[in-house]
Amino acid sequence: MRQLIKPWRHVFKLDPDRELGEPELALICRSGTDAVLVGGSTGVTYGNTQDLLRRVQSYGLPCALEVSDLAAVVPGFDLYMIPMVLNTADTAWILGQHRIAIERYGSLIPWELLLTEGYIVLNAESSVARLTGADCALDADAAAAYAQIADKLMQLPVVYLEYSGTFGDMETVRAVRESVEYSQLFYGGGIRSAHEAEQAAALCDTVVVGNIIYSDVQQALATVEAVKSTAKLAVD
Ligand code: 1GP
Repeated sequence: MRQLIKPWRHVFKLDPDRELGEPELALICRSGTDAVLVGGSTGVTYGNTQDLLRRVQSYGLPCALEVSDLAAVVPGFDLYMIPMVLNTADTAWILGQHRIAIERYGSLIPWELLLTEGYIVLNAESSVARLTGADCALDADAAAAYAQIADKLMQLPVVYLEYSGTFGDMETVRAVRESVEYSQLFYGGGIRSAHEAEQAAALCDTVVVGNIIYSDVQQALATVEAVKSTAKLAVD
């Protein structure tokens, strides 16, 4: 499964709880993006997740589910991305929900399709920060330390810098980039222009674009080429 995400430079994240017309979905899925990640913090149900999966699948793009609610785990995705929020004191979001899922679904879990994401939540105003009680008051060194927990201690396949709703502090992103050796580094949050997409793409392996899809699909589409044409900076 690690191999599936390795080439992903650009990913669109679609929220099952938000309306997206078929013409806009077609543009997103035919944009040249590498994959669609389905996920959201609130209002995600089995029904709206299944519906979105069916629609995305018709375009033949890799489609992953970022699991945020056990009641909305729909079979049929190419991959299931499992967040573990590293910067929260609420263990429900690190291990608790995960334990419940294993107790409940045990032998039904397709382990070979799961990838764990070490989530570092950095926008205190975001739904995900409020939901998980994340401590977002982190300086660059603290964020980089969390990233190393994911990368070196826990050896997670993905470190996800989650600025959901706001464009991140690129100095913090750079500090994380310089400290991550093995994990694939995902960046998501507040990308509204090609220029912002390029900045994130220079520092991260995979750039996730969400909100702008729903307010300005043309700007969203412009991020694909911006990311794909940006080389990753070499770091020591
Ligand atoms: C959200 O990281 C993604 O989970 C993308 O963020 O919606 O702010 O683009 P935006």
